[in-house]
Amino acid sequence: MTEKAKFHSGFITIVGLPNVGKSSLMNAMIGEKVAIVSSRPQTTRSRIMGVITHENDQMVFLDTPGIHQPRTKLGEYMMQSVRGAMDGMDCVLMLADVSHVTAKDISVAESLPSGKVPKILALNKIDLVRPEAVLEATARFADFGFDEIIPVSAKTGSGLDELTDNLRKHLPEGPKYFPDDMMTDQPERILCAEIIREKALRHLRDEVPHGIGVEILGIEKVRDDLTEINATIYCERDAHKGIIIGKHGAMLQTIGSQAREDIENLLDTHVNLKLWVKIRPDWRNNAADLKNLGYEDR
Ligand SMILES: Nc1nc2c(ncn2[C@@H]2O[C@H](COP(=O)(O)OP(=O)(O)OP(=O)(O)O)[C@@H](O)[C@H]2O)c(=O)[nH]1
Ligand SMILES: [Mg+2]
Repeated sequence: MTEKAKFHSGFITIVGLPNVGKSSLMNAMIGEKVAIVSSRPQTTRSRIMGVITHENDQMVFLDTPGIHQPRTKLGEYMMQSVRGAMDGMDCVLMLADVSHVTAKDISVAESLPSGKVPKILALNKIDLVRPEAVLEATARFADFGFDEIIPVSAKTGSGLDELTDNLRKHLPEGPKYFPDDMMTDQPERILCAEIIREKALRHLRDEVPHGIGVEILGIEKVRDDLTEINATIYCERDAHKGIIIGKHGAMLQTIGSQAREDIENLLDTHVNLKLWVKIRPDWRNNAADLKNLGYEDR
């Protein structure tokens, strides 16, 4: 008779500078898109949980906003979310963009807690560089007490099996915290708002995207196969409102139809998405606005 294999589980906090690929990596690790991704820094604004359950282990990833010097109350909330996600973690997974390692990455590595939990560094975006660059980056991070340094690409999937094996090795014995089929703690309303924000980030340029917030006013099932969603896109200035709406409404149409497609896949039903654009000057510094848009401690 063989002894039943012990179950391992734990909370793995993903940290790193903005835009290094933290959300992309978490999505790739769990095989589902639970965190939005964009080419702009500071895409992720809150802690987002992504869970993957295997036969003998459960990995609970906490994706966090990119570490930066906050300039607004929203920024302060974002950095608070990073600290909160590090509280009680079982393992820290730092990410760096191997095609662009800077002194700021080194500062993040230096600031990680030493000795308490396993520390793993994933050098992401190896699809963009030659092998020598990976070796160089590995050497730059050699002195910060990482238990493992693993080259990966969230985009191609290269190195992810090795990363999974290493994380498993470092997880403590523990319970199954969440049901097998649970992938995230994000409520439907937030997932929908985030999808809309992702499309806005994708299509808007310059300073407009940073000042965008999305509020879902209602999600209503009007028929068995049709759900109506009303949402407001907030921006900070009159000029931004014009850009978001676009010529004859073209930009809002693009954002809306791409968001609708993703939301239909998520909810598995037809969706009628109605978008409004409103101006809320300086909402990123207004406590009540931040709360309305879901940026408060949960
Ligand atoms: N070539 C390449 N691009 C990648 C890879 N991983 C992520 N990206 C791209 O890098 C950009 C940033 O990805 P995100 O996952 O949003 O980065 P993040 O670290 O979560 O960023 P913040 O939420 O702003 O902190 C996006 O354009 C991704 O498509 C990778 O392995 N290879
Ligand atoms: Mg992110």
